[in-house]
This record gives sequence, structure tokens and C-alpha cells, in this order.
Amino acid sequence: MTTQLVGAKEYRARCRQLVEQLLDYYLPSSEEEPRRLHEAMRYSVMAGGKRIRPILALAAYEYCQGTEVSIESPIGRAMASLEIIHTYSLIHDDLPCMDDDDLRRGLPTCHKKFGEALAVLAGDALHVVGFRLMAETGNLSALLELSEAIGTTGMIGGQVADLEAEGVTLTEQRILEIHRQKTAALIRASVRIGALLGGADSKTLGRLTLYGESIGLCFQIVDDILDIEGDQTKTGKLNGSDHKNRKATYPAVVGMSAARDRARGLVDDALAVFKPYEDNALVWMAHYIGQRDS
Ligand code: GRG
Repeated sequence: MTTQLVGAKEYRARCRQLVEQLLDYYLPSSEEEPRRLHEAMRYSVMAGGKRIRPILALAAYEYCQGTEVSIESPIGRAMASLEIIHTYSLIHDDLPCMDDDDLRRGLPTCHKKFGEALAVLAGDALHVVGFRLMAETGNLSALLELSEAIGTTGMIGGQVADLEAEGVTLTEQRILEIHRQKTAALIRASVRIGALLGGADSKTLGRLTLYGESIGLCFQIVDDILDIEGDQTKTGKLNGSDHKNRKATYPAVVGMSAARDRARGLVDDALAVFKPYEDNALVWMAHYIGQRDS
């Protein structure tokens, strides 16, 4: 394992502990009514997952010299918000009316466990908690960043384009546009929100935006590759979901070997915003995202 991947592994392990604490702290208790709804929310959020978005937000915050990282700090709330919003999108993405998936994070999907109606409502309720937490950072730019990233020109727009592209042959440019909206927008926003809360100047924010865009796109290309040849015991979801749904994927458009090259090239683009040989958590995370197996 390279030193960057060791760095990423240790950093992820350290951050994940904080992320789990934050999520447990901010999600409503399943002892409180409506219990079944709270249970469904907690079931999906606490099921694990890589926690990439909050980890990237923290890495960007620390890169920009942000220091206060307590549970109730703005960065703590933003980290919880990003993971909660992300989980909301996964619950809805798995529904029968969308990808109709049975397994997520190694467990039956939310609608398989709680039924469709409760899964829709659990996603909706997580959306509200996520926005409330971002509002509670007191940083209007962070709130706007999140709205932009998941709205009709971001994640939701990308999801619509993705659904419309089922069974359609796309150009490489079009598939990248969809990936940029559906997946990269929230990853880019996670980096930018961390940077904004860390007090980044506009030059640093610009560099980190390029970083976020590149690793965001890389993340989805690797996701497409793993859907074809990943180890299901590591990814926690069944392979072949994209093929089953006749999804447009990057490897389907350019071939597997070119997809791997593109993923590597995007990691290089992300690293290019730092000085050569610079060593920090964002560098480690870029290496990890390019080479992840889950
Ligand atoms: C909730 C804003 C919102 C929109 C609903 C369903 C939908 C519209 C959008 C779907 C967006 C989506 C699920 C994109 C896929 C992105 C992706 C690669 C998800 C997997 O993320 P990982 O690998 O999952 O980080 P873990 O489980 O590790 O967190």
C-alpha cells in the first residue's frame, strides 16, 4: 500500500468515529414518536457507508486552517448534514420507481425493510434534518452551496437525466455531464462547504473547487466500474444494477480500459491543485477515491 493510501486509511478511520458520533447525536431517537419513521431514518443512515462527503468536508476545513471540530461546531453540523442528505438520496434512488435495488450498505434497502411509503417519508424527513443542520451552521453561503448542489441543476437534475438516458446510447460528453450533476455536484459542494467554513480565501476556494470537481467525477466513474467488476462483499450492493436498469455508464460508452485511464487522469487533475509532493488529507483522499474497492 502506498503512503498516500495508508494516510487515507488512517484519516478515514479517525474521521469516521466522529461522523458516527455526529449522526447518532443529530438523528431523532427511535424511542421518540413517530418511532417507526425514526427507526427507518436511523436504519439507513447508521448502516455504515464510507462517509466520504463529511470526511472531504473536514479535510477541506482543516486544509483551510479550521480548528474548532466539536459536535456542535458549524463543521460538525455541516458534516452530519452532508451525510444525511446523501443517505436521503440513496433511499430514494433504491425505490422501485427508480433503481429498484434490494441491497444497500450490506443490508436490505429501506423500502425492503420498512415498505415503500415509509422509505419515501424517511428520505423526505432526512432531507429536512439535513437542511436544518446546514442552516444551523449560520453560514448562508454553505446553505446556498448545498441547495445548488442537490437541486434541479445538481443531483436531482442529474438523476432525472440519468432516468431519461436509460436504454439510450450517449456520447462521452453527455455521460460526463450527467455524472457531474448526479454525483460530482454534492462531492464538490462537500469540499467547498468545508473550505467556506474553514475561512478559505477566494484563490484557495477556486483551487479546491477544481479538486472537488475532479474527484467527484472520478468517484462516479469508479462507481460505474465497481458495478461491473467490484467485490459485492466489499461494495455492500449487488453488481449489475446499472446493466439491469439499462443505465448509461462511462465504461459502457468508452470501454473499461479507457474508463480506468480517465479515473486515474482525474486523480491527477485533482492533485494538480497542490504543490508537487504536498502531503495532506485531501491528497490522500484523492488517491483513495481513485483506487477504492468499495
Ligand atoms: C435526495 C437530492 C436528492 C435527490 C433525489 C434519488 C435522487 C434524487 C438522486 C440520486 C443520486 C444518487 C444516488 C447518485 C449516486 C451517487 C453514488 C455514487 C452513490 C453511492 O455513494 P457512496 O459510494 O455510498 O458514497 P456509501 O454507501 O458509501 O455512502
